[in-house]
Amino acid sequence: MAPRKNILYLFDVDGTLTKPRQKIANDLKDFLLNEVKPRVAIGLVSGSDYPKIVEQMTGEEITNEFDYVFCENGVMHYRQGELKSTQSILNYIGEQTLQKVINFALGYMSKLELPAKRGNFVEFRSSMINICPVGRSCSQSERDEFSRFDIEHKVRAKFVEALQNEFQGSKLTFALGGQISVDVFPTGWDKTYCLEHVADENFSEIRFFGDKTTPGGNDYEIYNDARTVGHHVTSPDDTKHQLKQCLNIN
Ligand code: M1P
Repeated sequence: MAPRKNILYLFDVDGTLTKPRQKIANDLKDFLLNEVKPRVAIGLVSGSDYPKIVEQMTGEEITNEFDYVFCENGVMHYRQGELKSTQSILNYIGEQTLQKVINFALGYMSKLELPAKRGNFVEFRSSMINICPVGRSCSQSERDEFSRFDIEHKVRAKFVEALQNEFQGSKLTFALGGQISVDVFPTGWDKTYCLEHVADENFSEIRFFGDKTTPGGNDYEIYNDARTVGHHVTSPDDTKHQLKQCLNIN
């Protein structure tokens, strides 16, 4: 095989390489590592934190096979399992603003009537807060049920609008997370953040593959960024299909 090109392919995780919050399928994993990686550099860029990505990639060994692992939109940057850089939303916005956001979110969610409510409604991460009306400790079937309810009733879209109105001028971005949650992070700490970490590598081309590419989705900014060639995908199978086309693999 010809030497690897100085090109980087970046992949969102949920909805792009896996079904939301599920593990990557073996055939796609093998395809990425045995067919794609020998041709171009590969990286993950997810809104999720490191433990969730490791779980979805089926372990740290496989996760470390990726040239880059960008968690929490790239604000948490890992290479070969080592944390290279990080940021703190707490330091950035301060305790007072953080509590205002959490208090408003909890108050808003307390008035929602949903098919189910479980626990872990606010997950505090290094560089973002993840807010989840059904609660992150819901089961897979409760997650799917909320997702269907959300598609019909636009629960999260209305929540995002209420947060945006309440915190106008706060320099915070409120974006739809994956299937059941809303990510809150300082404006600019979206997935384009990860591009700063690879700027010195002078890749001749960076392609990004993601499913949430419309406004309000957490792939929107990087998909539309001038530094990337954006690919909208509809499922892990579609990602594989588009990769075969890009790399001329039969
Ligand atoms: O797809 C990335 C998102 O994954 C999870 O979303 P959800 O639980 O809503 O499906 C969260 O980790 C979220 O922060 C992240 O952006």
